[in-house]
Amino acid sequence: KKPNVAILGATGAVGQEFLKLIAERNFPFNNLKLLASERSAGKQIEVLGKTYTVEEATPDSFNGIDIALFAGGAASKTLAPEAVRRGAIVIDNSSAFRMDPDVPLVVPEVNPEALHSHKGIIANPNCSTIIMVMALKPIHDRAKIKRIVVSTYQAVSGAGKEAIDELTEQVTDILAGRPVQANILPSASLPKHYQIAFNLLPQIDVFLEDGYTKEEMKMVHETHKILNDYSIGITATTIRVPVYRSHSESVNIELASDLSVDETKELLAGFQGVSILDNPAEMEYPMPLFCSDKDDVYVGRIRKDTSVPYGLNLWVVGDQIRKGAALNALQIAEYMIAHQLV
Ligand code: 2RA
Repeated sequence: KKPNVAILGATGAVGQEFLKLIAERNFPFNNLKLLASERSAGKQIEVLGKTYTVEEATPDSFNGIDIALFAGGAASKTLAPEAVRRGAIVIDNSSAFRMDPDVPLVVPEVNPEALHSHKGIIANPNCSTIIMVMALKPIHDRAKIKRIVVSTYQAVSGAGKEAIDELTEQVTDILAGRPVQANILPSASLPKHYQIAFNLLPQIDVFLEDGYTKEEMKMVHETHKILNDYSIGITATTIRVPVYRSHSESVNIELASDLSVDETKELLAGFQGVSILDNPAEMEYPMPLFCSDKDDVYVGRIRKDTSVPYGLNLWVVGDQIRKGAALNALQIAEYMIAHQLV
């Protein structure tokens, strides 16, 4: 029996990617319900040749729904439990439940076993975490990782459609000699906003007491939970860059035992969902412009870090909207259907 599916946040960047992937992957559904805030209700969206009208999301929207895909945002906190109460499995892209011990935090290629015990809500990890753990899992299984130092170069799409549009407007205004508007980044809810075009913003989400941002601490805590190893030392610096779609990450790791570059390449090449793009002699390496709209996470610039006994440097790029959000959530749903967990 094909599931009845609801998508909450259907009109946003991640919601739109859900619809695109459902069509591309022939995701099985009986009925499809598109939900959004009151502001977006009434919009018509075509999916597989059929036109759907976006409805305002209310608790009763989830009556008869088997799988609810939440694109993210504040509504998750209140609507996820309501959907579960009505019998739905919720795969939530917001950060609301990620650290809840009763909620599996899952990257299907990395820790699918976590899906076998849930209480209705499954959390989709933060995009920058998904992209990093895809590259680290095969390495960690072979040569335990002791420490991770990661710097990210995150696309504006992480801040939603408005941020994507703002980058375009700023470049257009600059080229036309008009004054630049900045109303979205680093985050619409913050008191100050800065130009992202031809700039870098060393703030994603809000600052915590210790000077780290929530985005940086998500990478620390979510990686511990997904790899189920709280002994790994992790520190992160997350930066917003004037790129539309893919997140890039410079990942330095210290291992408990030696792993050569060739062994690392072998491990990564054998891992479902990772592609290697690493041939300096041919100037081949992952770049956001060429990794966008792809399912895989791309790894290159693989080299030893000889400043420590067993160190490695990796350059990892993945499409933040696709594998970083919508595809990962859809793959969770596909896994649960295939394993009769729905
Ligand atoms: C960002 N990871 O990039 C956050 C949310 N997608 O803004």
